[in-house]
Parts: sequence; C-alpha cells; structure tokens
Amino acid sequence: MKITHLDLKVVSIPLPTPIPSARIVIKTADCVLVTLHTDEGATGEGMVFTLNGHRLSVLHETLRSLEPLVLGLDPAMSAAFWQRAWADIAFLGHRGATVVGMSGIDMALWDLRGKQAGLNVSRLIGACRDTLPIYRSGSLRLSSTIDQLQAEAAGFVKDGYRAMKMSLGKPAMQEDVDRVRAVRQAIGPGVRLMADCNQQFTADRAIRLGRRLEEFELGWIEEPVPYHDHAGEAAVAAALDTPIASGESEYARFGMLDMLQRKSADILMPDLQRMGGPTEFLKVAHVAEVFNTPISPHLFTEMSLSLAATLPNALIVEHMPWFAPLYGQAIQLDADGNVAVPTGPGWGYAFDPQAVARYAV
Ligand code: SMN
Ligand code: MG
Repeated sequence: MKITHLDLKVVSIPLPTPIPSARIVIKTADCVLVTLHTDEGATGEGMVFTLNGHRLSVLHETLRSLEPLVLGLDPAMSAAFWQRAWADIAFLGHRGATVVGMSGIDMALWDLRGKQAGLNVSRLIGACRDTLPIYRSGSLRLSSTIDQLQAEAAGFVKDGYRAMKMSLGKPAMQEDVDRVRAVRQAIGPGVRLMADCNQQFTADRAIRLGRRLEEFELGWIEEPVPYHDHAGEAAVAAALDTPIASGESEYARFGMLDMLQRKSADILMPDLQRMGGPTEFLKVAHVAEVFNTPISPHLFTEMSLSLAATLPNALIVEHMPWFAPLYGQAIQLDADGNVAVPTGPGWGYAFDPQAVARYAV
C-alpha cells in the first residue's frame, strides 16, 4: 500500500455560545481535516485545529508543505514520516504550527495502519482495557452564575457523566471557593470534579487557593500557572495534596520530559496535536509511566480513546463535545459513566461527509 495524495479540508464549527476563557472569547473551532489516500483505496483521517480561525492558513500551508514527505510511503512505515518531518521542521522549530501540522499527518497514518491491519488502533498497539473513564469539559465556565453552574453540573450527572471539569479564575479568590463548593454540592461526593485554571495564577496564589479547595476533593487542579513555568508548577504540586494536572500546552517529549523531571504535574496531559501525533504521544505516555505518573489525554476524544486503551497509566479521557458534530458516530456512556473503546478499524471514528460539507469554509 502506498500513499498517493494528501487531501485537506477546512471546516469552521461555531460553538453553541461564545465561550469567554482566560485569554480570549472562543467563538469557533476551526479545523484542518487531513485525509491520506492510497493506491489501494483505503483512506486515513486526522484533524488539527485552531481557535477563532487564527492562523488557520498557516496550519493549512504547513500541512501542505509536509505532503512530499508522505507521498509514496507505505503507511506501515509511519515512523519514517515522523523522523523526516521532525528533521524537516527543525529550522522553524519544534513548537507551534510546525508540530501541529506534522501531527495531523501522523494521526492519519495511524488510522491507515489500523485499517491496513483490519484492527482498531488500540488493538494494533495492544490494548489493556476495553472501556475508559471519561469526563465532560468545555462547560461550567467562568461566565456562568452559581445557579447556572449547579444546573449544568446536575445536567451532566443526569446525562450519565461521573466526572466533569469546571473553570477557575474569578478576580476574588472567595468566588472561586464558593463556585467549587456549589458545584460539589450539586453533584454530590461520588462524582469526580476537576478544576482548570488555564494558567491564570501565580504560584503563591494558586497555593493559597488550592489549600482552600482541598476540602472539596478535586480530582485535580489544572494548569495553575503559565505553562512554561515548570518550576512554579512544581512548587504548587509540592504544596498541595490535590493533584496538579498539566501539559496540554507543552510540545513533544522535550517539554514533557522536563515536566516529569521537575515533578511539575502529578498528572500529565499530552495533547495529540502538540505532541507531534500518536507516534510521539505514545512515547511520552510510556515515559510518564516510567516516572509513575498517570496521564489524561487533552481533547481529541475520538482518537485519544484508542491510544489511552493501550496505556496502563491513562487515568481518564476528556470529552469536550466541540468536534463531535464532525463525526458520524457519537460518544456513548455506559451505566458507570465509562466509554467503550472503539472496535472499528483505524480510529473507529470517521468524519461524516455531510457534516464536513455543512461546516466547510
Ligand atoms: C481547553 C483547551 C483548549 C481548548 C479548549 C479548552 C482547556 C481544557 O484548557 O483543558 O479542556
Ligand atoms: Mg486545560
């Protein structure tokens, strides 16, 4: 089997309501959908994205620039693409759009490899489980009132979720404490609650807030300080009993290894498009296991499920349903709030051509 063509489609998915986050108001998730075609008719899919369309054309152009490195390749030689691409982007650097671009192609190569073998990616690698815990994110926002937070959180429990994530970062610390208390009251002690600071605090403030939140038994406090301040994260992690989760903003093994060595995070959160795709994501997760550190994949539920199913140290997968409209198949929770690892060949989730047409730019 040989790759004959790289097809790129750009889609813009409007969020149901604009989401004010720590730094921007998020209105759209804008994706480049990557499809690799082969001489045997099989196709492989991947997806990378940006927010509000910012630098979407850079992403598109980066992917296009990597096409020569994958044409003619047997998908079974996916690591050869990774090596070539990593070397090819070195001059502009191993962060940002360069890495995100190569991630999209690497994702599509793994989908193809699964299809080539007639196996879900989890089984191609070797799975250690067939269901995974999942948490709901992308809601419980800073812009919501306490009443709204409680209603939304109770709604997620009703939908079957046994874990969810809220945002922190109100101007007054007391407000954050009150909001966590309110959500905890709404969902009860048996549902896991996590809180994301999106890098808004200094280490001192994160520690003071974290101490006041210990009583609410958060599953983790996420990105307490600017992501590159690995020493600051380590100070927060050392000071609190509540685990610190971080890593979604870091790139590849170099960023993640430094976090592991410094003990910046009790839970590492590799993001598929910032890792350089599944090839590097798996390496990073294995290194984390060597450091006795659990991982929780950031976003990309439809692909992360198959990878997390192979990782003994995967704790829980994230589901932020922004990208769900693109797929022909929805994430289904079982009675315990877990999600089944897909069984179809490749990722087991495929883009729905009608949805792709609907959101096409
Ligand atoms: C997040 C990151 C990127 C886009 C949306 C939301 C958030 C998360 O930090 O962890 O889900
Ligand atoms: Mg986050």
